[in-house]
Amino acid sequence: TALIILILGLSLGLTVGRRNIRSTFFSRCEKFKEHDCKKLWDLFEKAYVNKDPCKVPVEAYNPLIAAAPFKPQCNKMMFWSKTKDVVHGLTAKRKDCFVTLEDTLLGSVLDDLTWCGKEGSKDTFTAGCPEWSECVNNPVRSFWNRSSAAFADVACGDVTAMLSGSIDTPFNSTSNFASIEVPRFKASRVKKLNVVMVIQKNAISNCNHPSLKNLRQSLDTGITYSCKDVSESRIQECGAKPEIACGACW
Ligand code: AVW
Repeated sequence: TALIILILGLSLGLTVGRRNIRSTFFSRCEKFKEHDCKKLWDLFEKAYVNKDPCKVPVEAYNPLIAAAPFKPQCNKMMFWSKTKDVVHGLTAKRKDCFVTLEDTLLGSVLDDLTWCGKEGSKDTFTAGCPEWSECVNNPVRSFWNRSSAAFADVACGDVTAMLSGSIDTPFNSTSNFASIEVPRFKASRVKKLNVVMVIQKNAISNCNHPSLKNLRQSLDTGITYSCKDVSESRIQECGAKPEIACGACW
């Protein structure tokens, strides 16, 4: 009987886990009125269900992204690296000024979730999935890589990127921002890249950091570059005061 209870408990746990990510997906998706969430869930599942969780390539998400394409939002698109909390603290309040990948339909639906499938199973699992660096082709990493690329592909006008002054290398070649997004900014669409260096209390880097030379050099010829050191408190003030014009935030 102990074994039977264990098996029942396990399968119940898995079903509940699956229902959790499914219900999170739907409740977040339904806030965006213009999409068929059932169709998006089916396309999402198709990317990784019944597959080895280390064998889900970025291309597996092409049908999902094709069904909910990222719209160009010229002059508002915000990129970031190691500044997730500051950036989302701002974009949550200033949707009139900036939009990040995590503010779009697919980005917000899957933000902070973990999922994977298993060979021979129709289920979605939320525990026991590969860690980010455990294997390159894991379902979560492939989704973020594919969607970062698609979001950067539609970047246009003046683009903003928030980088961190609290780390040794604000522009790191191994980041998604450096390896996936910057190479996709095209001068035909993107006029300017405005880097905002987020300066916290114990900052160790700023706009003079040598790694930013690599950023300038990676930019497509014709895209103008600028960088400004901005205190974290100034960024928070912009979020707290809707009367500040977007162009006057820093
Ligand atoms: P990041 P990026 N384990 O702050 O420039 C789990 O380094 O790479 O910024 N999740 C991870 C790991 C890890 N070891 N490393 C990265 N991630 C995930 C999308 C995690 O969700 C936007 F458009 C973390 O918050 C930005 O412009 C996120 O990747 C750009 O890509 C970013 O890590 C930021 O990528």
